Amino acid sequence: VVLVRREPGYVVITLNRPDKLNAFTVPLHRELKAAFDSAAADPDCRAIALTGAGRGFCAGQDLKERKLEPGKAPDLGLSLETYYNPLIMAIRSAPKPVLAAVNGVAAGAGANLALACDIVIAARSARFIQSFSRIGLVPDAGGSFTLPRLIGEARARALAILAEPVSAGQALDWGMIWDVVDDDVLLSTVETMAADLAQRPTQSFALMKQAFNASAGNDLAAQLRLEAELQRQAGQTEDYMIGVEAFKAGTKPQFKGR
Ligand code: LHQ
Repeated sequence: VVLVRREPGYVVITLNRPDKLNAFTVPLHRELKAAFDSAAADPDCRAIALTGAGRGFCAGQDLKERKLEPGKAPDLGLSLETYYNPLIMAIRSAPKPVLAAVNGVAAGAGANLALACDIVIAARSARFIQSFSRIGLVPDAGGSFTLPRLIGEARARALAILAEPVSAGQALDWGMIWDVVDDDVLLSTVETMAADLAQRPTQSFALMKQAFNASAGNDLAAQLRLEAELQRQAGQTEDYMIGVEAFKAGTKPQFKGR
């Protein structure tokens, strides 16, 4: 239910339950996390692209996976702790850029899966729905963290409460995503970007992800201390030497990603 395609420098991971708009089941969770962990740990993979097969990106939790029995309330928190939370943490902490190619509808945890990625590019026909409240739930998969930071409290709260779809164009206008492209060039656009990023200084991306991840909880003084520590590490990479030498020589740097 998850396809992995290795290309020179990057990996494309495709959610592959197209008939169900790639809704999350336990097998999909397991395969996705395994694919992710393997791409994150692979030094030959310097960017990860995530997309969906068929006309949807991901419709969130598969609501038909388990039978609801009267008098027996399920523990949805356990499902988050076991599957969704580790996946979102894996995306945020992967030491390389993660690109979402949102090819169609992204609903519930599927929307927030996309928004957890570092760069989100959507097809013109895609839409994002914080559909949780339609079924009596609350935003999860990091949505209550990412959304207000991306689009501000006013829009985040209204989207969660109203559960109205947001078009790709609106998402772009609001700063929720990086870009919108025509449907037929979505994957090629994202793959071109992934291939380009794979030629760049991967360690600098890994370290800046740490900085952005921490900035939400830090005051200025703490963030400045962290920047000093991360810059110390960046300055010790081979790619820093390569970048500066190439600048001085007026040549194109051949970064190694270390
Ligand atoms: C689906 C689903 C789906 C199963 C489409 N499940 N089959 C929740 C609980 C537990 C733990 C942790 O976290 C969560 C977080 C969440 O993600 S809650 C939010 C869950 N997702 C939703 O509420 C979205 C439900 N889906 C929809 O509202 C619509 O399908 C959207 C708006 C996404 C797309 O609408 P359409 O383009 O009209 O497509 P469709 O509704 O006809 O769906 C196509 C097929 O996919 C259909 O199957 P069928 O066999 O009838 O052709 C749907 O039943 C199936 N599908 N989403 N979440």
